[in-house]
Amino acid sequence: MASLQEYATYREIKTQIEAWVQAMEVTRHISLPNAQNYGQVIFTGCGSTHYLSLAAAALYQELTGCTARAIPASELLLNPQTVVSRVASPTYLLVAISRSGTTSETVKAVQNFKTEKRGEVVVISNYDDALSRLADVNIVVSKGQEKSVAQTRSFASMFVAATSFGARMAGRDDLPDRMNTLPEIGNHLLEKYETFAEKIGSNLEFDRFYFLGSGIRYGLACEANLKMKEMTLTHSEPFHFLEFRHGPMSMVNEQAVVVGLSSEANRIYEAKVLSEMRSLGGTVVSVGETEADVEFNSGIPESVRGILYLPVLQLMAFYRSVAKGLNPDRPKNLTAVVQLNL
Ligand code: F1P
Repeated sequence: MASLQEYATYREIKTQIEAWVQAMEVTRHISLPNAQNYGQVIFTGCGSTHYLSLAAAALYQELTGCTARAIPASELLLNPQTVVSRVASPTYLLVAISRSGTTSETVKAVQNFKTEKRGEVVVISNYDDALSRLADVNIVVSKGQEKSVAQTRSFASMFVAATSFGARMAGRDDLPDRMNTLPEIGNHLLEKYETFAEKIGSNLEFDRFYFLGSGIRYGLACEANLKMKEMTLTHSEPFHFLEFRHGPMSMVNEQAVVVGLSSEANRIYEAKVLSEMRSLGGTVVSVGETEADVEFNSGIPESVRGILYLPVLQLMAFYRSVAKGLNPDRPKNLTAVVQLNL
């Protein structure tokens, strides 16, 4: 078997913390519009960056109190009437997120948004490319660039930037300071829990993974689910925590892993779901600040520590991919960027 370092995905997961640091630096000093100028904020992207948008929109609304939504770029492009209002249209802020900055749906949707003079555009990307040229505010985290198709370091860098962006738009200038210890905690998690990630990831008795997350953690659960699909070709699905009881839990058995991205705010309700899934024979993995299988013990406010959920779950998908004899760097059927003739 190739040595782990030969996989770009492994190197990118393990070196992502430097991209977190750059994301905080870049976002900390950029001049931002006044959040009060906008009636609604729309976050958009594709695939991983749509899932990032889900988490970022939930966080933005939680911190600023302004209405924020996440919409796949293809929906904003093809069904704009379901997104932007035709009548008393408020001024929108559009936050477009893209690793490559060249995904066709995202670029085209933003071009149309600007042509229709709907409002201003913020871009969060790892490359200063086509999308950035459309930006009124351009946030580029170059250290998030990666070779692998499945996003890991890139996603993390853009999510840290989106977190810092939301904090600053909310006027919470205390929060970026509280994020300063994220890199040290991220490195600690990668060190302390790599063996655990390998243990779960390498157990091929498991044939299905469910990722549960609520609030800002739902978008992160969607992203962890996508890593499991892209890298390991395993059936996996994300759910809001309590939604899992309403039917999908019928799938839980001894071959199932149920990963809980646990919050502090709703820990009682979430822990109950996880204990019920354990009693159905599922293997439960809880990730959270305290009393979890993967424990942060960060002391960082819940709103700005979301990135801590991902590194161990990215490693888990990596180890499962390798255990299945797949190449995590080259997921089946996928390319790094989707280019369409629109
Ligand atoms: C997004 C994307 C990923 C997907 C795959 C192909 O591209 O669709 O979400 O998982 O890696 O690219 P981008 O707009 O973020 O560059």
